[in-house]
Amino acid sequence: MLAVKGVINIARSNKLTCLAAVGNRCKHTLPDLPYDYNALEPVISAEIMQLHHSKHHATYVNNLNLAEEKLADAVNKSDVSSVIGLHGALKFNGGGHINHSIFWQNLCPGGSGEPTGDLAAAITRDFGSLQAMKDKLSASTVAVQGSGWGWLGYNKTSNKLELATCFNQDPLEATTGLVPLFGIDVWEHAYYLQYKNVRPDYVKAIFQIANWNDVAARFSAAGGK
Ligand code: MN3
Repeated sequence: MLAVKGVINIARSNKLTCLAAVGNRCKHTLPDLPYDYNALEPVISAEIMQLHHSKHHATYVNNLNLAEEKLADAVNKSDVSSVIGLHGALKFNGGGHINHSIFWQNLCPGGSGEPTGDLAAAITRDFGSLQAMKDKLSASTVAVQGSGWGWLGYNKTSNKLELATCFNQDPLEATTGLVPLFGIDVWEHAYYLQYKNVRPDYVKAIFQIANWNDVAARFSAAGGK
């Protein structure tokens, strides 16, 4: 359980896992899931979870490590052109690693029940009700064109919860400044084997396995109340 706890803490602080040192740098590693591949059924099938975690997320981790190696090399050589050229690979693969590390923690078998405490109060304050927030988040997430993510985020400046969408693997905080609290992956790899083209059914169902305790911990860690 210690390893799992560590993963949760790392993910909640929005820092990536960095467990294996190579020279004076760290290599990122694929975090373990805090549940089995079949634990989110029937909402997300074991087949999707296994491919999504062990293939897709693993590829982002591997390619982030490769991009960081190239970055270190380019920085050492003062090769500014190559440094700039690596931006896309860093954003895509680093974003993919950040986003999925949060996503696994945002979900739990059977869901956690409804939000409570400060998070519940903030949702009511900023959206009117939990249902209103879910409806708005669902609508904006379903409407993402192509591949991307829908997010519930926290605006530290205004102390308000906000919704946002990001394309590709663009990470929420680096892109918008919002602290990521709850993300919905709407890349087809996240649902197509089970829901086919019916993205709205997948987005609607995912709230059944939402881990509001994790969302509340992120909200609190960001200073939200
Ligand atoms: Mn994904």
